[in-house]
Amino acid sequence: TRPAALPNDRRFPADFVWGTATSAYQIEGAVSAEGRGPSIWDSYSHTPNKIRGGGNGDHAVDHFHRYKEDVQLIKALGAKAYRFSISWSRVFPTGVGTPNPQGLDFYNRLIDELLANGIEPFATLYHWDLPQALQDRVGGWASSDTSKAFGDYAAYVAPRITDRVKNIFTINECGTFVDFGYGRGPVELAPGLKLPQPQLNQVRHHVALGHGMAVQAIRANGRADTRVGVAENVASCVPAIETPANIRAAEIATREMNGGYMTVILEGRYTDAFLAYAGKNAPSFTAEELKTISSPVDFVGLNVYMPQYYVVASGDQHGFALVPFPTSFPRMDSDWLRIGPEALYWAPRNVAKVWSVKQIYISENGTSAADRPAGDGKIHDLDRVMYLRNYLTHLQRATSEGVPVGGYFHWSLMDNFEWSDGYDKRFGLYHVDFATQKRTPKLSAEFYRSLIAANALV
Ligand code: GBH
Repeated sequence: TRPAALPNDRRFPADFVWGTATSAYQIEGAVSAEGRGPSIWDSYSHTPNKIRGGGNGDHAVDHFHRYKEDVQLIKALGAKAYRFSISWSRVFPTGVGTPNPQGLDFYNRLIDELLANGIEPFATLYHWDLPQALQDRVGGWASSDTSKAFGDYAAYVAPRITDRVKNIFTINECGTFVDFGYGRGPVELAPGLKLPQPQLNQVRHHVALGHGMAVQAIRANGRADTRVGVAENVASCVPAIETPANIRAAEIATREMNGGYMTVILEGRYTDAFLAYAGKNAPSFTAEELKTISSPVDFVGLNVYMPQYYVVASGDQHGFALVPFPTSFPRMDSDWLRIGPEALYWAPRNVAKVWSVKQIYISENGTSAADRPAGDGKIHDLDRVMYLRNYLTHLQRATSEGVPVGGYFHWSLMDNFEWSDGYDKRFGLYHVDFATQKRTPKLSAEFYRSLIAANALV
């Protein structure tokens, strides 16, 4: 039995928003339903040898048809919120021009179902599934036409959902899909281009511009109580050892290492170091564009999976040095996912401090785990439970110190299409049998449910 009263130092704030997160292409399937146009992920996942195991999102976990059942999964966790993304090419099959009136119907059904079950919808407008037509016609984000088209899409969606959806994320992880979709990231994402540096920086700028245009479009077409923000996979800068000098180094690193997105979005300028490093490869931009990009946001979403450790370094121009991971550093099931629970304290703490951000959400946090149903039919994902317990301990430190984190969205509600890793990596609190689409709660779902019920570390 649980102690009658939990000590304050284990509790989360009374109004803390516990949620889970997903994205359209990773879960929906039904890629030709109700007038949806193809996205770059349809094309990319059907290109031979791009996806581990050869999977694609044609059916994914069939959420398009099973959304009611999936809302019950959220409800069973006791979660108060759900972050999903809207597929741009369902709404505008070719990205621009005539909208597909049926396109938003699915999301309206989903939103209504969430609200009927007491779950607050948080919508993301772009989680990497660019309409293929925009890629074909203007090179996708290589053209500012795409930034403008994204603003127009936001202007169309905003008045149609903001009567019920109060929180909108524009773009999910600008940095990730730019570097890995258009650059030379260690893994590859759609559209799988390897642009030269100047063009890559221009893509980066157009994505930031698209974010800013969407913020303005939502302000102009949403409601007075509509809140808008971005979700970014920031460099989560952790002092390797918590001394005042290292803490300061990690704060400086937070601003500098996020110079391509967070600094321009929150300050309206690229950092001097970013521009100096880019040199003649720097993006071209106008003062007006920087103003648009830095249109004020109501909150910042942080996707936090792993840390970067820093120490003070007197020889460095900024006074910090990244401490590289030794090969023996522990990881989760995904090779990239180094375990650093402190990231969930330092990322929001530093973002709040460096940019005076007043409202932060942890828009994603989670891990893959090689969980398989055991003989008893249960899924004992002890490693995900371990990960969650440790990361959330540090999030609790943040809220108890007054860092303005309003909520946490676990990635992910259920196993799904993990981009280039196909169906090989499972991030869900619910196991999905991809052959039968059967959903089964894992031990981590039970852990999360208990934690939400107690609103405290359990
Ligand atoms: C998120 O990205 C995505 O928003 C979500 O769609 C995805 O399913 C989830 O995480 C789990 O992956 O550069 O060598 O470290 C997380 C950030 C950045 C993690 C790119 C994987 C590639 C390997 N991702 N990273 S590496």
